[in-house]
Amino acid sequence: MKMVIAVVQDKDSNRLSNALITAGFRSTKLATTGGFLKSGNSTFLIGIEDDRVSEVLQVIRSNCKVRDQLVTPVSPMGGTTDSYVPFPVEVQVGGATVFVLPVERFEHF
Ligand code: 2BA
Repeated sequence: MKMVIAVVQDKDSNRLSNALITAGFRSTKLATTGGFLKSGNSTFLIGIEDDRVSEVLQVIRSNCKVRDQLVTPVSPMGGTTDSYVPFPVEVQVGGATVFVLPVERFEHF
């Protein structure tokens, strides 16, 4: 058994949640926050048999889009900010950041 952990954008989370149900996968959705953008994203925990991992990955891949997002860097800590001009920079977010972990034991009571 594997645990698939997928960090996705909030904009994709409802579609992904519905697609997982339709495809017969069980999942848990957590409200999370990206460490870099400090904005909300969603993390799915999907426990799945080894032979269905690629199916799950395909559902995730086809329901999560890559998007460009503008970020304005915060002003530098300490020192002078006189010369600091906060230019927005564009980062590419998603479609999904996925980890596949082995599950040592699974119990469902
Ligand atoms: P955030 O940390 O908010 O990152 C959002 C996007 O900002 C990233 O998109 C990436 O394009 C950019 N980014 C992140 N850290 C950066 C840095 N140090 N310098 C420049 N740009 C940076 P994604 O790579 O698609 O990641 C989307 C979200 O997935 C992340 O949101 C984070 O919540 C999660 N994530 C990504 N990699 C991870 C990892 N290795 N471990 C845990 N969570 C991760």
